[in-house]
Amino acid sequence: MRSIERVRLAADRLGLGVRILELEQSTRTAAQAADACGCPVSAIVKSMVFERADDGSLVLVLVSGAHNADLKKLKALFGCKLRPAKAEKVREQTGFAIGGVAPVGHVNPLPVYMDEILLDHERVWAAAGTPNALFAVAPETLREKTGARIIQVAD
Ligand code: 5CA
Repeated sequence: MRSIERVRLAADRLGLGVRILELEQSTRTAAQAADACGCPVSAIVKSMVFERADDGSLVLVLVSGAHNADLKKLKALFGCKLRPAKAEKVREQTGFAIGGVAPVGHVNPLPVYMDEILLDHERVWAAAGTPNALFAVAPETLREKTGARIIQVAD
């Protein structure tokens, strides 16, 4: 199944109520995505996959485009070091290539955490499976439907 279709199906199943936009331009980076949507970069959701150092399991952290995840903070929160998962592992686990990882529709579901500052926006934009597809959603809806736990990922 195409990556976008997987996201659409998952979004429908969860009742996210979103419409996926496929754009001509690249939305591979948060800055490009913000340009394309005409939204602040802080309203872009970076769906980042991290690997736990203790058991090798993966977690998904939805990070605002305005933040770089602070690995020291994550270590304190998770009780072990986290490192960005290798590109190949991200693809295996989520079914998406880096630059298009969506917050839903993963091949293997993984625990989800969400940057608290995303909640400051009325709506946020997330990748929809490819580096030129996005959807807009109210952050509270995204939190509820993904079961994300709210965390502070940066100061
Ligand atoms: N479509 C955009 C906006 S929604 C997007 O997906 N942005 S992103 O930030 O979520 O995806 C790129 C992120 O993947 C980068 O912030 C970077 O932290 C991470 N990344 C890039 N290359 C690698 C790599 N080789 N291994 C692990 N993570 C990587």
